[in-house]
Amino acid sequence: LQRNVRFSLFHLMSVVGTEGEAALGARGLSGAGYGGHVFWDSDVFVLPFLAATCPAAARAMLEYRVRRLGAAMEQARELGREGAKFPWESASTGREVTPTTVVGPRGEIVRVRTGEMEDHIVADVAWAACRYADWTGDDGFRRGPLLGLLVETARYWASRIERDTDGSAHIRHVIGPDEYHEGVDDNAFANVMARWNLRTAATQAGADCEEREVRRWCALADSLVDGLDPHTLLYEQFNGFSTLAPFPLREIYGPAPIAADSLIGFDRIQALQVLKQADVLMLHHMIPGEVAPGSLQSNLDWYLPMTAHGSSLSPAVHASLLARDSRHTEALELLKVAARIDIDDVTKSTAHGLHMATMGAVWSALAEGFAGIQADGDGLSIRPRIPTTWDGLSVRLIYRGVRVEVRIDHEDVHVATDRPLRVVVARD
Ligand code: IFM
Repeated sequence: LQRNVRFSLFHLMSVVGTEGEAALGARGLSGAGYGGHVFWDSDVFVLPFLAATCPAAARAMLEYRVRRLGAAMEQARELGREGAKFPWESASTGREVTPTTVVGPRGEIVRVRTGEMEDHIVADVAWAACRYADWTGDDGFRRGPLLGLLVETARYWASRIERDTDGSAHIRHVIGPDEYHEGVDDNAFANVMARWNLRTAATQAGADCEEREVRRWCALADSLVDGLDPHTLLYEQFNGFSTLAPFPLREIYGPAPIAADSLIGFDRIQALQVLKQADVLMLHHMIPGEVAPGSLQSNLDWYLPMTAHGSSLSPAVHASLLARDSRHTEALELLKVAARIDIDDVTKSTAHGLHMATMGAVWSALAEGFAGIQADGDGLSIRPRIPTTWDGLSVRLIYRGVRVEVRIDHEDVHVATDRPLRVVVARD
């Protein structure tokens, strides 16, 4: 596992430059998969590692987005919306380059709708920018480019959200992270991310906007439905998901990652409770402070058994969340799958290039999941949960310019820094 983790870290460190702009394709520089296009893989899965280890590289990744804000605004206008619509797949122009069809495994033509519907990318880009600003404390970025990104992404959501006569607000006709279900209404991930985006823009960039506009963002955020059942603490993945037919995924196919859409059939899978990858649970991964307190366990219990891990992005995110929930055996199993994704060609697609997002998520599982390290105001909090089979776990970071080395064993947490830093350590 240690060797495989180092393999991931090596590739993450090698793939992004530290000057100008850095466009990181889903398969890095190692293959032609996805035509080199940039997805949320880079913003959400890789950037957190670089923000915490090589801030200049994370800044270069954001510069790639910042320089394409104008193109995203043009794209929004052409769609009849306001603000900035970042493309689901992005290349040099910053306009949408997702193909509308691809050739399937049996030579058939498959319609691709992600470019039209996977709108959560807009909030993902805003999230990445905030993540970088929080970790690095880069004030120039916070007072400059971050404001533009927050305002224009919030404006996009404000024009995208529909208000019903009862006052409730909705985002309809989207694809969430689980790409097995298309054209759904009120995907919980998209709605809660949009809500976070609107509220963050209001608090961090509101002073630069008209009061009326900021009030509207807040009102829309307050009215957006999020599918939470306050009794069970379950988020319904989208409106109507709970009425889909259950499917004995693991009983039939076992625990390994599978391309369930190819095995079950894409049209059929739309009607089943089978997920490609973490969807609701991406909220617990990205914005744990925005979900209902105590809701991690119930949503893990509900969604994990129906998740095929048909995307390589899925296993390490689940490993991270399982570790946070102290479910070490399951966490370790999925971490091991993620860490050997390319070494063992687990998904039979390494020939098209390395899976950069998986590699970033392996780091997140270790640093955020097992080591339990989180940015916490102007310091760090550490709540380690390491498996009994490990001797220990070491993580090196840069937090707001302070170099930090965390070494965790079964008795102690050792923290060394090159400058004073507030660190709070908790044990479960
Ligand atoms: O961004 C991912 C998506 O979440 C699942 N399909 C593949 C894309 C590129 O890795």
